[in-house]
Amino acid sequence: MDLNFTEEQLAVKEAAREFAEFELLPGVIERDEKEIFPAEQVKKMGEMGFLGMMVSPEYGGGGMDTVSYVLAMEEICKVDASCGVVMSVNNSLVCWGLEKYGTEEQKQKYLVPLAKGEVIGAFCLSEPEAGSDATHQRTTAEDKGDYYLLNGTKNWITNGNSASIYIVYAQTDKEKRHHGINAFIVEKDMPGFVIGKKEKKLGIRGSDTHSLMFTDVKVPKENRIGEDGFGFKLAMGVLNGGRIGIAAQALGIATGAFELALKYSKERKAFGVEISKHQAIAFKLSDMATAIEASRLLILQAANLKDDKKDFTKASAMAKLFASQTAMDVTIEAIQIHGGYGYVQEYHVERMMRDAKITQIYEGTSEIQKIVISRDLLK
Ligand code: COS
Repeated sequence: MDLNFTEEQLAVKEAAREFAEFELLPGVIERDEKEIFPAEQVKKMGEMGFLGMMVSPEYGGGGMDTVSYVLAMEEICKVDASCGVVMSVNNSLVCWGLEKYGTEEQKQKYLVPLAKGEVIGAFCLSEPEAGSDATHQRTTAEDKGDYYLLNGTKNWITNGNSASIYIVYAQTDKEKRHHGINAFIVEKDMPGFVIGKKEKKLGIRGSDTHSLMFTDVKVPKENRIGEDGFGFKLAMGVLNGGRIGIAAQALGIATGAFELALKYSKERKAFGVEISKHQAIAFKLSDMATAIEASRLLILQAANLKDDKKDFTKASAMAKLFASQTAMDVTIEAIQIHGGYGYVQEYHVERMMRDAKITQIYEGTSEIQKIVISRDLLK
């Protein structure tokens, strides 16, 4: 694995860093407090090419590699993890699957505007009774000849109201279990599709998370992605890639909190010296930096395997498992280093801790990552 970044990769990282500092930092506390979706910022991210980074230029994307994508994700999430999840879902769960498995018509009609960031997409797999147990889809898609009739409810959908294009998973043939699941491209204005309530969340409060209801929604047959019954394979495939993005989000949150804690520890004095001179604080900083570095290496390994078109299933699960735990550990310690200041809004680290928690839950909980890793080890 080459750990030397190319000039292009470094330029992407720098562009994302600058964007985060100048466009995301102002207002990040207010967006979190008032649960404001960062519409303006997401629009700019689209214009800068951050929403379709890995899509080929032929379809309106940036044609970049996964390494560039994780470098950008880290920088964005250092400052605003809510913007990061919008970016992650659009890039990995929506665009990547459409480009890899969509028809030419689907790509022209849906992928191009998604990759350009003119619209954003949502990935709709989870249901009230199917989160980790994703094969148990209750949403149904009845084959009616030239269309499918979609009925059911989806839960905890990122970009739930802000998206225009939804990739919805549904059971077409129950007898075939997960081999009967299909994935469909659903447009927001299709009759029978209703956006449900917005969730009030612990963290990533700038992103909009909704339940979705489908009642006799007629989805044209040409909106099915892949062969009949391909849906579950598609979901697992895009989630393997998505987990690299979420791991990079966790890394960004951890790095952001660490940098704030490091700076604070060199400024704040207690018992006559900067607190970084106390071993109790210096050792915390060592542990935080070591875990961050280990996360970064796992993430780059997974990204490199994906770019080299090798199997990255275990690597992405390991990266997400480790980086999300690191994000929790580091943000908690960052608050501890800040003392009372860490517990209040202005110092950012309390938000980062709240944002970190979701990285252990979505796109497969930490327990699901352990299933994926152990199955790979034992196969
Ligand atoms: N990558 C590719 N394929 C995978 C996979 C992975 N990571 N995990 C499972 N599969 C495939 C299996 O190979 C199997 O396919 P075949 O029957 O064609 O061989 C199929 O998926 C079903 O797998 P399995 O029989 O192991 O089903 P289980 O119900 O025991 O386990 C898990 C499936 C738990 C791995 C799956 O439901 C899962 O990943 N759940 C988490 C879903 C998730 O991340 N939700 C978050 C939504 S986005 S916020």
